[in-house]
Formats: sequence, structure tokens, C-alpha cells
Amino acid sequence: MQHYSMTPSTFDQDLDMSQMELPPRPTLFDFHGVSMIKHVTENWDSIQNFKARPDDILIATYPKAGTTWVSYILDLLYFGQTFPERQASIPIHERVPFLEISAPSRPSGKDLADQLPTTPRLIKTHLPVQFVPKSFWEQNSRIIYVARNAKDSAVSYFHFNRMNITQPEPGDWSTFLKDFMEGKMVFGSWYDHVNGWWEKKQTYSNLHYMFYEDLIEDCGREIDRLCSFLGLSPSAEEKERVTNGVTFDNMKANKMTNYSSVPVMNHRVSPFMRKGKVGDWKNHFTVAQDEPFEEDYKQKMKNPTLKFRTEV
Ligand code: PPS
Repeated sequence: MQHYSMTPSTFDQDLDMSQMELPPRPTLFDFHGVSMIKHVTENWDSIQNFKARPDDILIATYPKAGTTWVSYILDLLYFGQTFPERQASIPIHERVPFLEISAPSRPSGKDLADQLPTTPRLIKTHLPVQFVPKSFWEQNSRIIYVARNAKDSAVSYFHFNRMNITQPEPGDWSTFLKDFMEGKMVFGSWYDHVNGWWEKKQTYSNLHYMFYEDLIEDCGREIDRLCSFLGLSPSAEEKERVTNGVTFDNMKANKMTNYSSVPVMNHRVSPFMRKGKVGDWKNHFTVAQDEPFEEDYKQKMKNPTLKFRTEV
């Protein structure tokens, strides 16, 4: 029998996962007040003791906010010209390791981050702000937080949990939506996550808070803002190359950015690069779901300075 933990490089996404011996789905538990699964808490002490460097760049998000998109933008900005072979041979999730992940039979994100040969190191995290290893703050590392509106985040997360066997079983859409509203998701409550990071931005100046909807509206403008935050000044030609490389269609077709090499994901259930739109929630939320969602949203999102768009 084929086993799910075969090395990513030998995995062929056309393999029939229904024939494989699949591990059980993980279950959520309360971890210091946040719902988590063991794959992200197992190495907790080692993650908390991670030694950040002043030139590290941490890309922080609640899941499904555009982490991969921004990771690839940064990777191309920094290394697209100097190490073009990286783009052709190393998947984005290895170029930008996921700090807290420790999946079976794969190197942990922390080990991959420790071994990154690049300067700066680009590192991804989904941790709520209170769980970020303290060395990032001590070293004054730059942090880019990407946020996406709650409704599209919920929809994207639902399909991700369907296709990724290392995520909890999502159940049907209405059950999942209720769980989302109650924060019963890996990495906890969307509401706490986006608010916690927004508050941090008020006191930590090396944090650039950006929105998925803005990227969709004008990716070039958002790249300019990122460059100004990072002190980069790419040539017009270089910027054009980056903007073109990171379109949804190009990233979906690119084996190094579409997660097709990850064995725990079944892209036939739902592709990782699924729709890439603002407003797909309208195809999922019924009116009967939307009304209580909006009511609950108003109660949880009281800070008038943090505003999300659900259409552009
Ligand atoms: S993860 O698993 O949390 O790291 O996922 P993440 O990368 O944060 O989010 C995945 C969603 O982002 C969409 N995406 C894009 N949209 C537009 N343009 C580009 N280039 C792009 N790259 C990734 C991806 O399609 C997922 O959203 P949905 O709505 O599911 O399509």
C-alpha cells in the first residue's frame, strides 16, 4: 500500500489518494486559550526559542489570507534575479518555511528556517500575535501581516480543510461556518487574530499590515508599498517581472507555487490555488447564514480603524 508520507519530490498528484493508507485527521484542543492541533504545538519549546535575526522577514497571517502570494512576491523581489534557479527547483513552502509546522516524516518548519541559506530569511507563521517567539520582537525583525475579510477567509479555509488531510475534518459548510464564528479553527479565532495583530501594529513600527483585497485591487501598488516598507527599489523591468510572476493564473500553473508537490493535499478535492477572488463567499453564504454572521461580526469587530472589504 502506498503511504501518504512518501517524499514530496516523488509524489504525483494524479495518484489516487482513496487507495492510500491515510492517517486519522487531527482534532482540535485548547492551547493557552487558542484552538490548535498537535502538528503546530508539538515542538513548542523549540519554536518559542527560535533565534530570529534582525534581517529576518516574518510573513504572518491567519490561514488563507494570501500567505503564499505575499511569500512569492517577497521571494521574487529578493532572490528572483540573484538565484533564479531557486524559483525553478525549490517549492515556495521550502523557500519560505512555515515556522511552527511539524508534520510526520517531514523536516519541521523550524529546522528548515534554521537551515535557510538566504539573507534575509523569509519565514511564514500563522501564529496569533501573543504566540510569536520573543526573539522576533527583541531583534526588531520586519513583519508583514496579511489579512483577508472574514467571509472569504472562512470559505477558503473550508475548502482547504476538505483537501488537506492534516487539517481537522471540516464537516459540512454550515457546521464549519458556525465553528469559524466560534473560533474552533486551527490557529483559533479569525476575529482575535486580525485584531491582535492590528493592535500590535500600533506599538511595533516594523510591522506592515496589508490586505488581500488591496492586492486583488492593485497588486502593483501593493508591491510598491511593500518595497517602500522594506527599503527596496526594483527597476521597472524587475517590478514587471515580479507582478507578472505572481498573477493567480501563473502561480496556479507553477509547480513550485501551487502546492502540487505536497502529499497531504488532494487537489482533486479542491485545488490549493482555488479561485483567488474577493466575494466568493456569495456563492456559499445563504441569507439565513449571512444575517447572524453580520450581527456576530459587529459584536466582535468593534475597532472602527480596522476595516475589511468583502467586495472590490
Ligand atoms: S495558507 O494555506 O494559509 O498558507 O493559504 P494562503 O496562501 O494564505 O491562502 C490561499 C488563498 O490565497 C489565494 N491565492 C491567490 N489569490 C489571488 N492571486 C494570487 N496570486 C494568489 N495566490 C494564492 C488562493 O487561491 C487561496 O484562496 P481561495 O479563495 O481559496 O482561492
